[in-house]
Amino acid sequence: MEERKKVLYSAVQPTNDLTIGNYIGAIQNWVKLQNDYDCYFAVANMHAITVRQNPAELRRRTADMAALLIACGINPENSVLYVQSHVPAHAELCWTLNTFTYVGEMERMTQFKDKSKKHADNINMGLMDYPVLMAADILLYQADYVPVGLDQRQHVEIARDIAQRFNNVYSPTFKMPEALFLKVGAKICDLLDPTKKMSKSAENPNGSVFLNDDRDTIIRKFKRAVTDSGSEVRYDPENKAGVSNLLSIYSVFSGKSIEKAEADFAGKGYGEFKLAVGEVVADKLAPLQAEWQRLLADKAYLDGVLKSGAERAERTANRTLAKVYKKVGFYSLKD
Ligand code: ATP
Ligand code: LTN
Repeated sequence: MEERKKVLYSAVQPTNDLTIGNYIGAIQNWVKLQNDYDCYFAVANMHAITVRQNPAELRRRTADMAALLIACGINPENSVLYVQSHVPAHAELCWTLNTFTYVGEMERMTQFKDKSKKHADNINMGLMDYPVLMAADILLYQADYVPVGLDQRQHVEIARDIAQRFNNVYSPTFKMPEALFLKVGAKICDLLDPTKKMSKSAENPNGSVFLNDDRDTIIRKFKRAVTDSGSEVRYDPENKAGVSNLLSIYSVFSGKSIEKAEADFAGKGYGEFKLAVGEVVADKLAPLQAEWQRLLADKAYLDGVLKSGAERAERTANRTLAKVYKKVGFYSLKD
């Protein structure tokens, strides 16, 4: 009998256009892994509203994001691609898991602390509950692996803790998920402040390169990227954070190793190096952007993909939810 494939689960929030940080740290990796696993990829619009969103924009971005994932190479025939709010089991399991989660541990989460500072006027319950909803996402599908960027490490850890707690109180119900990180690219940094991760909702958009930036914008942003006072193109994240970040980006987009990339720029100045990074990124993104535009024009196809994705996701999710409801003692009607 054919062995069952392991399950892989990940999601991205439609909070803004995607950056090359999201692409390198997450999406490109999903594309590479999708043939070897049973994959579920969600557009996490329920997570997105933990920070106030413009409704029309959120609606548009949700579809844009799904199209972009397909343009990046996610194959919706094999992988299940869907929108989180289309599968009610996410909110339902989240509620149940809330009763296995302590307020103190949520208050200590790094992202909650960061976002509370950034959105001090709106520290809502959803923002604090964000990791529990994420745990529900992952656990509903009995995921073995969760490919994410390094910023999500703590969230996957807490999902494991919650799963373990539930399994201990009742009996084994949830698979213990494991985070998958990349060796190069798990944390792409802001071009203007390489001590911070590149983020799609950063205050200054010049530090982030978006997947839909045009060629001139991409090259301009890289030209302005912060380096250091030296002149050597060398990978040394401790002492040369800016240059190392650019080398990682170059390495991923050119397919060359970091060593080969360093050798390419030996004896050359930062100006030439930054231009080359911009060019390789713009070249790689051009066909992806064209495919994205093509898909956006075909709303019927996109809606079809998302409808079938939601149905497939729901089948798996409801199976887990039914087990959970039974274990916690929810009364069920005979049908
Ligand atoms: P926001 O700024 O709205 O919080 P974000 O840019 O952090 O968004 P998410 O939607 O939260 O993006 O994350 C999508 C995926 O991209 C996650 O797997 C996350 O770990 C990964 N990711 C985000 N930023 C980076 C980065 N700078 N480097 C590598 N991976 C990243
Ligand atoms: N919080 C995640 C997005 C996300 C996610 C998930 C990632 C929501 N649910 C489940 C992996 C698994 C982020 O990337 N910021």
